[in-house]
Amino acid sequence: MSQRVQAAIVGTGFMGSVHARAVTAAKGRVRLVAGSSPGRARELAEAVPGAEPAGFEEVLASDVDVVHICTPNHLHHDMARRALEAGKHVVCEKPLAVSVREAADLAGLAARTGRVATVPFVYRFYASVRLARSLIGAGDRGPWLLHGSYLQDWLASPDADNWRVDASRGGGSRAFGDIGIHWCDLMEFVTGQRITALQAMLGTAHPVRAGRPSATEDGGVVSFRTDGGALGSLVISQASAGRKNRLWFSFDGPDASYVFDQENPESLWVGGPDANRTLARDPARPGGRPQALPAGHPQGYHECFADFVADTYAAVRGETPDGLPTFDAGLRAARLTQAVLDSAAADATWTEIPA
Ligand code: NAI
Ligand code: SOE
Repeated sequence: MSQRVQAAIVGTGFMGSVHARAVTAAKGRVRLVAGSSPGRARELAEAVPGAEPAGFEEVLASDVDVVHICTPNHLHHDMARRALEAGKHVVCEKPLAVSVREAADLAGLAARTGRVATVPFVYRFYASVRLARSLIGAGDRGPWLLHGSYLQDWLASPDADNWRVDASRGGGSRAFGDIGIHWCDLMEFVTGQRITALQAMLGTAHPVRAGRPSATEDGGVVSFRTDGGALGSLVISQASAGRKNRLWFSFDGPDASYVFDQENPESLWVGGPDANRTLARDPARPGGRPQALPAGHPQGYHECFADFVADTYAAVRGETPDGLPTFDAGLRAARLTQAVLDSAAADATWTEIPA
């Protein structure tokens, strides 16, 4: 492998651009860009110094080290499988696949090939999230009540449309499969507790969307239990007016409670029995990276992506960065998504999650 990790980006929408920028920030090099058409590939390649447009087959045949898959969900399984079979390390966007069977297939293949295979659960990379994780890990009695929400409004209008709305491209669960899995991944990452059973109710704000009957949920309510004995509750919505990308959690214990808000990610609220504190991000504290800017110079979504890609590339070089979300995390998310769908279809029946 050459000094700088050589990457290809597949998919040129929102995530294609974010990944391209993150590769450069992580000191990798975007060599190839593949899109749904040569024109789309050229458009992004022209915006990334040194990148060339290509087709997916050329990406597979090339000598790039890592393939970043940033396409709609239903394409992930086939593309990630082919990239692993071609000997590439793979970053595959979430959800890793649209079924447990496909996600398990990819996790198994990644393990057999020994390639680095990661999924961008990037909210893990906020310094304030890492701080909450280390404080909970070092605390006396852990949280017993885990609650929060992930609310958006980009699908609030009945006219708003996207490939995610279509189950054949986005998957059978839309709001949970798109954003609920971020919250669950973050909860399990921060608390170290895993969901063992859940019950879910799913619903739509609009029975008809963009002229078609809505086949995927706009939101839902999930109750859960964990292997650490905690109780939990999560509300998700993509039709909550005014909420842009509000991933919020409160993990409450008798000694301390921890609150994080993705729209204000520089601080972590820590409630205590005698006093409450708001901890500003500080690179000297756990979770701060050597290259991070000093507190007061806000860390954002792009920086989380850059740190995620930097850690993925460190793994490609043989290092073992802490907290890297691998295809196993993608498989876990697929299992949770299937449990949510099964529970909701059975009138919110308690549904167990396989370990
Ligand atoms: P998008 O719709 O903006 O972009 C998808 C791109 O894929 C489009 O440019 C489309 O032309 C291209 N495409 C479609 N078929 C293709 C093919 N056969 N070959 C190459 N390119 C093809 O969607 P967005 O928001 O970028 O989402 C992409 C993926 O990233 C999804 O799986 C989504 O769930 C995930 N995502 C993850 C985020 C995160 O925080 N980790 C944030 C946003 C999206
Ligand atoms: C749209 O809901 C979206 O872009 C998701 O696909 C991402 O995963 C989330 O991080 C932000 O919102």
